Amino acid sequence: MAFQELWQMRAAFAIQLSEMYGSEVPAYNTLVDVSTEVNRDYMARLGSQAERLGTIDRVTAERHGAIRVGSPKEMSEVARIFAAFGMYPVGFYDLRDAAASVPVVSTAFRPTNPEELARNPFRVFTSMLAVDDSRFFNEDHQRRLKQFINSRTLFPSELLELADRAAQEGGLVESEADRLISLAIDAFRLSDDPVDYSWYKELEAISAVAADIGGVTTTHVNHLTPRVLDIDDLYRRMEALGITMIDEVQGPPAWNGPDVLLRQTSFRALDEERIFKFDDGTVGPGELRVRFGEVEQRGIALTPKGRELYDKMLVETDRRLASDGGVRDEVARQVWTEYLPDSERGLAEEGLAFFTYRLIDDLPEDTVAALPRTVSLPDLVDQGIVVAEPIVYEDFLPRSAAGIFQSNLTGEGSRDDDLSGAVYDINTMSQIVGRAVADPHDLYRDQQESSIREIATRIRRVIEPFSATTHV
Ligand code: OOG
Ligand code: NI
Repeated sequence: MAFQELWQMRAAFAIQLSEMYGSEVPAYNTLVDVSTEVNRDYMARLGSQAERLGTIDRVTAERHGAIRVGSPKEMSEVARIFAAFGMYPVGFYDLRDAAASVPVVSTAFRPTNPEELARNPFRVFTSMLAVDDSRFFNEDHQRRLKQFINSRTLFPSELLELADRAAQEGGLVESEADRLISLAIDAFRLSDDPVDYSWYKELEAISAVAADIGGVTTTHVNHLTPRVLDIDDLYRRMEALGITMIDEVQGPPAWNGPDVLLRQTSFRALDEERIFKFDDGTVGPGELRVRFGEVEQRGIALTPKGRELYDKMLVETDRRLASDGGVRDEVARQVWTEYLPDSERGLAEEGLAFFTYRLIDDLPEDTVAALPRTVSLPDLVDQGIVVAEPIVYEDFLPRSAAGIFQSNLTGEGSRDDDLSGAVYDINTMSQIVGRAVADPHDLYRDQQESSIREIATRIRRVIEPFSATTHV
């Protein structure tokens, strides 16, 4: 029987999760159909240039999911399951600090190297309820939440054991791989277990996310997000179909320069029927509205310096909006035009974005022989010897994530800022998930540097990089 490697299991898992979610949330299928049309038309309009940030095959298959769990134990189990699909924790996001505060801390599980991402670029944004944060939950709520969460089993032991074995052995024989995938899909399905009505409502008054996580006995895919090459086109087409989108595209504005980081938007899914258990002991149907549809457009990964500039531009946009008013997207576009170089070359020169570099094919030996002992990367690019290719941002943005969470929640929730919050950072998250959470910038930097090293080895020269990028 054929052995299934981790990436093959990841690809099958992503497809089956998409089928399952489409059967639960039909509007998701519409979103995927419209995304496919947007991408096809974009390709027709721009030709080969359209694939600068990802081949059409990759972009069409690309998805991210979002799930939410309630405790460090559940988080560590999620990490074991995703390791079986070659997906590892990258990045730490504290959504409690974001403008629209939600009581969770998060990481994203994804393949960490370019070859694996090219094989199948599936990722899952995973949030853990910060139960011990007393700004949100008083002692009584903390105790009852812990009790509720600790008494449930999200992932059966057969699933966890198969996952551990897959991770250890680099895959599974086909029948076991099928079993692992179907157990994993089941774990993320919306359950028909009755929801305790008054417990759910009590939590919902504090935070709708807390209710979605700690008010039910299972977890579920909250959304599954396709990638598009033109999110403004997608937005218009969805609205034309009568689907109301949230007011704004989150993240960078549409502007006359390279796409950077991540732009996202979403629509609210319809009410979903769930079974409730009421205080008088009766059981009956009711409706919950927590899941939604989201779509994203990915751009170039920014260096820490570029990211600092991005954050500064956000602040400046907010400041101008507060003092002069206006439409966010237009104000942001103006700020971007003032602050950010409008070409890839400009981004590289100022050390604001990550690129990989490669020698052109069929480089004549005498061209190499004529090079001085030390050559600068910008010169090699100018001479047409080396080609720069942007590194795509594979991660998330905390402010956008919080915005996406919040725009789809019922009610504001409550937070008492007189009390102090529990401390979480990338290190505590590493302890929780049971392996080191990678810093996204390290991954991008390694990719950039190893591409430059490879050129240096091939042409046997010392290469001076674009000056600013070396020191970030
Ligand atoms: C996760 C929200 C964050 C994104 O794309 O930024 C997210 C959630 O709603 O559980 O998925
Ligand atoms: Ni998302």
